[in-house]
Amino acid sequence: MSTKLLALVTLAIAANSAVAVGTWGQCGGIGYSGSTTCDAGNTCTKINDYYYQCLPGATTATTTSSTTTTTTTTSTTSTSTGTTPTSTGTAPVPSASAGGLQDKIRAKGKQYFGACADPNTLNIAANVNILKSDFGQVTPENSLKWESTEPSRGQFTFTNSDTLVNWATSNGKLVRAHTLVWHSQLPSWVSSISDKATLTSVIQNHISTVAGRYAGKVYHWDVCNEIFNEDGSLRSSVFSNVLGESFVTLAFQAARKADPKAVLYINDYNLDSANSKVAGMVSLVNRVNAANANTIDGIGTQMHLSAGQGSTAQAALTALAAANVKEVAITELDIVSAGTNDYTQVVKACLNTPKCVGVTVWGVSDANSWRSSSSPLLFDNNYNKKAAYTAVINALS
Ligand code: 9MR
Repeated sequence: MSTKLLALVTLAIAANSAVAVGTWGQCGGIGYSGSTTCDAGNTCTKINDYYYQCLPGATTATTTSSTTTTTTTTSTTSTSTGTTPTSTGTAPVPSASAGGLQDKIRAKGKQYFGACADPNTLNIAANVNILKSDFGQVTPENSLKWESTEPSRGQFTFTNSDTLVNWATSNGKLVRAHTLVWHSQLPSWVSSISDKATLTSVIQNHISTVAGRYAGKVYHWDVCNEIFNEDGSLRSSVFSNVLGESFVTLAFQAARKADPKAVLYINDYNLDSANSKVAGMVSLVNRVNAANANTIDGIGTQMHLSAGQGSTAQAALTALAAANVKEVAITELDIVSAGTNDYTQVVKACLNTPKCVGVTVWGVSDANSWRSSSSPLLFDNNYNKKAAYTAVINALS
């Protein structure tokens, strides 16, 4: 190597390690070559082998046992990003209160306990207080769906999704973004497309614009949602009818390109026992990842359950986790009548499944649930904790 080149390389390495990464930025992971130092007030935290993130909070140095070593900054000066740093030992918690759901699940080695939200529920003070204290992750309930973001071709609106993502960022919550390709809440201008080239370019443009806008701010993306029939075959939709199964790889590759740091999920409902739909999901994921490694990172099981279904949650998670994916998650949990036993069984199933990274409930209070008449959530219509809340806390203790 020439002296000049050596000097350049040395300079580049020095620059890399000197520049501190801001809150929520990547600071380590397999294949990552940037700075491993976080801005003051943040800790470089392992999210998974591929992704370490600067999270607000504790200043304890963290070191990994695998290929990547991370370092953290310590600081006596306080730089506020609107977050409330909290810590449970070596794992900083995204801005939540001690003893709440987020704090408890992190103490059990999982990443987050989340809830869906959107501007309509972020306008309710009691709801926001609970989100801040108990939850470490939010999913936009509706604002990132296709009909919300691109109601007419090429005309994008992000007012509501910006509100949600900005709220999450300034309050230290992870974002599970939902969803890019879904047959429902899909504008008719998309469902009426009948040729491959047009649909391909429409999907790619939608994903690059939407996922690109939030690149670096989103932790998980639900790239494809509800693409299966109950027997495990591919659901009929404009996507499968025009492009066959190839739309799955197409969508995931577009999402990876738009936001290389996001963990990419395929998500569905009725994956609640080791049933045919679970088998169909596992074989499609394995097929896609065998053809193109690391296309799908995770499988989300929504878990909109009826009373009594908690008993099969473990079998479902075990079967899903056997797929060739890095992780699985419970993404939209609610249970008719919010039975304490059912909630306990579901939460324990995640705790007992090493690949399960977190639990998201589909709302905070019954008052704002899509099925509010069945009282399926952890907080009642008056935002008071229900017996199911206590059961979950106990399951996490
Ligand atoms: O909770 C959402 C509700 O407000 C919407 O009206 C509905 C429209 O389809 O979508 C609900 O959320 C769904 C989620 O996006 C996908 N899985 C099922 C959820 C409940 O229907």
